[in-house]
Amino acid sequence: MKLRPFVAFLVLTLAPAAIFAADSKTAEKTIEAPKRHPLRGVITGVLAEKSSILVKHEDIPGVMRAMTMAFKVDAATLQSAKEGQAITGLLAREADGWHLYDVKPAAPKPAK
Ligand SMILES: [Cu+2]
Repeated sequence: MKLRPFVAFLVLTLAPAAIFAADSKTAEKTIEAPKRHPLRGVITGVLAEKSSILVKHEDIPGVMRAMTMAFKVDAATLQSAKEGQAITGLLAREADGWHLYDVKPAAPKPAK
C-alpha cells in the first residue's frame, strides 16, 4: 500500500497549517478593543457633570465583585438615565476609566 506515506505527508503538512491558522486567530483577538463584560445593575445616581452614571452592579465573575461605582456613558444614555432603573450593559476598562456601553433598561431582578 502506497497510501500510508501520502497520509503521513498530509498530516505533516496540514497540521502545522491548522496550528498556524489557530494562532493567527488568537493574535487577532489580542489586538481587538478592550474586552467588554456583561453587567447587570440598578442606576443609583446620575453624575451629569462627569458624563457618568452611578450603578449598583451585580458580581461580574473574573472582573469585580458586586458594588456601586461610576461608569462613563454616552450623551444619550446619560439623558435617559433614571435613578432606580434596572439596566444591563457592557463594561470596559479604558485609559480614562470604566465605561458602560449598550445600556438598556432591564426588568428588575425577580424576588426569590
Ligand atoms: Cu464595580
